[in-house]
Amino acid sequence: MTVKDEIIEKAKNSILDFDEDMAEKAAHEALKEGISPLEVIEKGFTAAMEFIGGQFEKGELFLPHVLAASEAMNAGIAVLKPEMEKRSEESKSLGKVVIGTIEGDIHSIGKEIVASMLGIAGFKVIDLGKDVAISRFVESAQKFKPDIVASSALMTTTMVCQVQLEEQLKEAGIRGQVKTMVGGAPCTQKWADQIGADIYAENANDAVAKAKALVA
Ligand code: B12
Repeated sequence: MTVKDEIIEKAKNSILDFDEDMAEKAAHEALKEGISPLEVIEKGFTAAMEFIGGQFEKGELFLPHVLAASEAMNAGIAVLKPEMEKRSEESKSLGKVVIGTIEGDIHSIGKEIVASMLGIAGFKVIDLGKDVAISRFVESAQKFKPDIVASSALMTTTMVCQVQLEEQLKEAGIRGQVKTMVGGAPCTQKWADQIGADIYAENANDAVAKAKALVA
């Protein structure tokens, strides 16, 4: 096992053990060894979080476990963030993206990964946070004039708000000036087509590739 594999394994285990200190330690070690923060996030933290999500769905883990795992993930990402921000500042701006988790939905981990990856790829990202009112998405689109308005929905009950976002952007008369991107576990290409969103992306890499293709 290489040092890199060991650190990624440690990042993974920190989430599986709900261990914030270990997550921070793994992140510091990754930075010290010059490992890409994204690789640690994707192959370490996210891979473990996906496993936790699966266990939760099977009823083998419960909400406090999921919360503890996501806290460990946030602790690790917080250590990596300054380096990711530094890297994104060094690259030229490809365009502007306004992103947030849709109204009624507090799931933020996936959205934050997508936001970070877009930032690193060279987009200027305005992250509105989680449980973002549709009206705030619209106001931000008017204020910042982004190329893309991206929304994350993790629940079947909140993805319907992505329809409202499409409608309210139209009502505000700015739908033609921005592209919309949707994502989050329950979203699909079919859903994007159905609601008239311009882009659906399955994960952060896909989001970067599709956003880049759009502004090219
Ligand atoms: C972690 C988690 C939580 C954490 C969230 C912590 C946080 N800060 O985000 C906590 C514990 C707070 C939580 C709370 C709740 N949760 Co929850 N949660 C999850 C869990 C286990 C994992 C989600 C996650 O972070 N995955 C890891 C990330 C990396 O993956 P991701 O989010 O899918 O993101 C990737 C892609 O989807 C995509 N993507 C994401 N966003 C975007 C945006 C764009 C624009 C693009 C292009 C791509 C993209 O790229 C990301 C990176 O690859 C899921 C189960 C699951 N398997 O999804 C349930 C799940 C989403 N939760 C669920 C529920 C019901 C709840 C609660 C209502 C509590 C409850 N009663 O169980 C509350 C929600 C309250 C609310 N109003 O929002 C349900 C939703 C069911 C449904 N209706 O569809 C799920 C599916 C679990 C289940 N099977 O029951 N949850």
